[in-house]
Amino acid sequence: MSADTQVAIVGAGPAGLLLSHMLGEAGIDCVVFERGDREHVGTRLRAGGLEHGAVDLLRSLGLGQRLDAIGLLVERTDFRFDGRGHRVDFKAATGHNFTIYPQYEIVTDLLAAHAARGREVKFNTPVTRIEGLDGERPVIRYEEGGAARQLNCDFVAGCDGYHGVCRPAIPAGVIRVYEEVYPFGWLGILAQVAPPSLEVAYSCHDDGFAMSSFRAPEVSRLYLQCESDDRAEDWSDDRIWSELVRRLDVPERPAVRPGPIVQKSVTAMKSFVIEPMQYGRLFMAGDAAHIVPPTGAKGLNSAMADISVLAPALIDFYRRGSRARLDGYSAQAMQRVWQVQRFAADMCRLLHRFPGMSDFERRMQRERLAYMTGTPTGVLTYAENFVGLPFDA
Ligand code: FAS
Ligand code: PHB
Repeated sequence: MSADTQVAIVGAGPAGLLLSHMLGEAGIDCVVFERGDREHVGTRLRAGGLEHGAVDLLRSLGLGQRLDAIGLLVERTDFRFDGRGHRVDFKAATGHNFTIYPQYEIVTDLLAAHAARGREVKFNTPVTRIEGLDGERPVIRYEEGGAARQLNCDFVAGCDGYHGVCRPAIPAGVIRVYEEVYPFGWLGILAQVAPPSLEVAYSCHDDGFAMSSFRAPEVSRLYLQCESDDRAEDWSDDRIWSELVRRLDVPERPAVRPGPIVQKSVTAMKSFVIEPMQYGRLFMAGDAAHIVPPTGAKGLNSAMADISVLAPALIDFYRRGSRARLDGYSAQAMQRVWQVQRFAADMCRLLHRFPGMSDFERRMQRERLAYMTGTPTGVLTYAENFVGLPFDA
């Protein structure tokens, strides 16, 4: 029985759309199933920054035009502790920039490329179950137009995010889960006001972590450490701005400028990884396989790094009939996944006020920050991780 399609991709987030684009460009037939509508997918406010490996990948795929036109290059980060700013010039240390280019712009670019090539994304089409992963012909069960349908394929790409249906299809005896839940959350806001400066600032303050980033020269993106059970509605605009000013403002740095808040949300903080990232004919990528606390701006970049390994492996199979790269996908992708997990967890532990911290632990945070920002080796170690470890593609 021939397959209805070669690769079934579950999820039209950055991972799924990037994989679909790369496979489509290689002439491989794939179907993308997305439970949300186009509006949901194309406007979700999430990640903001790209590592140089992600930028290079998008450019190599011909998807860099808008990125190069409106992306904002950042060359240094500013760490606030001891009542003052400590800048790290990661561009000088590594030769690489960090590029502010919002996740919704990447999704917009990928959806435009799909449309230009007449490639369909099945929106409003939730996958309900995937079966036959240990056989030759997996089956995707999904709902479309209110009817239950099914499609068979050669391979399934689980790009359905943390709450998807693909991960549960990996048998309990096969999957290993690594998880750390942090005792706080992040309140994130988007404000129609210029950021204090076009650099990313992190504050390790006695009252809690705070951070200043941006999405455009006139759009600020800021975060505050909050209680893990806080809700966005618990925070009035006035309370948000006064807390941001208290935690971020230091002498000799531009002050936080309050303005109209157009979006606010609370994100839980968790480190999460599954091993392996494949089972039979299922290959997991992005948040479906791993998530990080957003402290290090790694979630989106990790999803793209996974695809930079998975897409060539699938292309190799169809072009050369070799399963070698597919069989080695998880082992190869996991090397980078765990290095990113290490960096994101380290930054999370370094910058947040953990409940019940002893004075000694607080002092160790300060000494680690001073070493990281004040010594050549500390700066280089931070910088090479922040701008991004190499992509494999
Ligand atoms: P996604 O979750 O983006 O996409 C998965 C897709 O699968 C979704 O569209 C979903 O609707 C779909 N789906 C799920 N189940 C399905 C089913 N059964 N059938 C069909 N479709 C299904 N990262 C950073 O680097 N910096 C940040 O500042 C940052 N902030 C974040 C804030 C929030 C609130 C969240 C949740 C994440 C944030 N991230 C951040 C991480 C984020 O950007 C992810 O890493 C990125 O979206 C991962 O992309 P995907 O793996 O494609 O998963
Ligand atoms: C963001 O712009 O959303 C951002 C930037 C850097 C981080 C985290 C988030 O470390």
